[in-house]
Amino acid sequence: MAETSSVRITCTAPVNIAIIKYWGKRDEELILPLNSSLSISLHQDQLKSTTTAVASPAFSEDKLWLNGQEKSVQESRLQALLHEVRRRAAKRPLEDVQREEEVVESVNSEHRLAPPSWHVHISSKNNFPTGAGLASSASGYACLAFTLAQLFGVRGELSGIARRGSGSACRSMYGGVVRWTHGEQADGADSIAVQVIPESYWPELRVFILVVSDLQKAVSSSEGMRRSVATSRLLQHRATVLVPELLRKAEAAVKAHDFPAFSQLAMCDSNQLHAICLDTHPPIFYLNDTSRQIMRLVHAYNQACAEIRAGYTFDAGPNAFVLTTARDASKLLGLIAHFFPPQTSNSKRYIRGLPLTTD
Ligand code: 2P0
Repeated sequence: MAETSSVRITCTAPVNIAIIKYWGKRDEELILPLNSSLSISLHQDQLKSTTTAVASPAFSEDKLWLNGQEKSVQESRLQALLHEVRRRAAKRPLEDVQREEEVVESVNSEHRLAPPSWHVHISSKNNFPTGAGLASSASGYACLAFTLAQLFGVRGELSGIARRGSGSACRSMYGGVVRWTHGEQADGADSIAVQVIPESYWPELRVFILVVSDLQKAVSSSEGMRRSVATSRLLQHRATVLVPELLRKAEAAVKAHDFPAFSQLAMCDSNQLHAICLDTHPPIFYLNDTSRQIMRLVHAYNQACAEIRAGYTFDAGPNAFVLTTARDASKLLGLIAHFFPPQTSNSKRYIRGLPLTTD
């Protein structure tokens, strides 16, 4: 078979930051959450993953390179994702199958879709440090799901494919403000992400990413969730009673461009997640002293302004996402730089600020 019969696709996907957090699964294998969650996707010219996938009848196996290093494709979530894409590709409508035959017969076809039986070589890169405690799995798996879907001609709802790689990845399938609905069905068909607000809706919103530690966390998110589901009664209350209300209020605040309400909800939800981590047995400590100093700085800033002009949210690690709007961005960044100076030669600690959108 000629080398030119291969099909190649390159796509990108953004990092997302959870405002109302996902914490706890109702199904480990299908990655179905106990509660719905809400996130904002960063602008794609900032933190993103880029994936190139090539399918060819000449390949004898699937292969994966992550930031230039070859990785095993046997990892169970990667296998689940690949299997799901190929399963859907095999069910493509007749007109797609005819196009697929065109690809095989005519390598110059405009409609270059790969048959699901072809093996793929995948190269995925992040434009940010992968080991820096930022959620690279979300953008990485979202990008992989989207790229493979384009390659094999899978249409329709794709976030359910990304979810098989990592729960939060389904939210990186969209820009703007995204809700991942927990769903009711046992097979996860209704546990999908939807865009609730487009990217362009709130251009004044800013987020600074403060990398407090680039060390690998002691308790992975998956393990932490498992432990919280098994031992925290607060988690059960949060999933069923508190999150539905938080979600409703957060979406209303975004729609109204109500930064004080949005920011307050983000801080409360973040603190609730870390309260659940403490309520977990044995307890999980994701925040450190620097995280808490950042929280204090944000509260002091708001107090000095006599209104909420900044907020924070923390995931399963000590790194902070500081929320604000264009009006306060440079003043707040100046304060952050003053109290948390950039990385020095004898310290691993550094702080990075990025606007959510460009002006
Ligand atoms: C979130 N986190 O909503 C929450 C907030 C961390 C804290 O989603 O097991 O890597 O792959 O589904 O998606 C991190 O968990 O976990 C996460 P899996 P994931 O963003």
